[in-house]
Amino acid sequence: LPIGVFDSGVGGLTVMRAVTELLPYEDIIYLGDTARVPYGNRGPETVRRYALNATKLLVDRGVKAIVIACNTASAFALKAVRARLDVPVLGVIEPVARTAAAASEAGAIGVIGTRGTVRSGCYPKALEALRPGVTVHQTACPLFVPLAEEGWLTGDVPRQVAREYLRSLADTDVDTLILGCTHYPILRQTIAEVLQEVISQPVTLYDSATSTARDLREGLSQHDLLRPERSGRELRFLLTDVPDGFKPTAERFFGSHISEFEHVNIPVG
Ligand code: DGN
Repeated sequence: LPIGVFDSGVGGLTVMRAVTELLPYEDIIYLGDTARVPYGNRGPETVRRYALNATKLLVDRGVKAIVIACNTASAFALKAVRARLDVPVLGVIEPVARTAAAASEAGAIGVIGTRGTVRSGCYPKALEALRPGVTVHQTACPLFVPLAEEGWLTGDVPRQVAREYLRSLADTDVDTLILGCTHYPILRQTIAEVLQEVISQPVTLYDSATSTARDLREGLSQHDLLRPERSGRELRFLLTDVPDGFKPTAERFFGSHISEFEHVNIPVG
């Protein structure tokens, strides 16, 4: 059976890529809710409803486990989805929080994410539990998502946007920054360059992809769900809207041989 990976748009592809690298024999179904992207500025109830409907669709497709590859949906809907579904469900917040909490020498961690993620307080809560006394500086960067969806990743516009957002970290002692939105690694180069410009100390960037893929491998192995070694595997892409913006990013990540994007309607429940 395949693994289901879900995000509002292209962001979850960063997690899916890490999953394909770490679990080379697994089939994967990716669901991008492109008809409703962005989730980041929506309220908890709305995001929960979208996430419940999307993950239900993946279960109907027969997935054996689900990764909610979206921080906003993980923050607002992980509990509700877990309560509703019978398959193991993994979010993206806890795995990267663990990595960052262990990595920071100064005990000062920056978090950038959507407005929803920042407002939910999920990272400060997770980091404080993992490392009591840690200082957390959060900044919402809502325009990064449309830039990533648009594939506008370098140059003056993304750089200027990044400057405006990251300036707030300038007078802090953060040495570790969590990219707390799965879209942001797509803009990693610009974010890293602007950080060097605005912060005097070196800062290490962490995103959810690798740590989540590692947790997924461990979870599947614990449930005895890992697929044995074999040749060939299937990657499927389901989208709730036209693939225009999605296709170039998916092809950049997984090669131009992907031509199949299936359009799906998520029933509104
Ligand atoms: N990629 C999602 C996240 O990690 O929060 C949300 C992006 C969005 O829909 N705003």
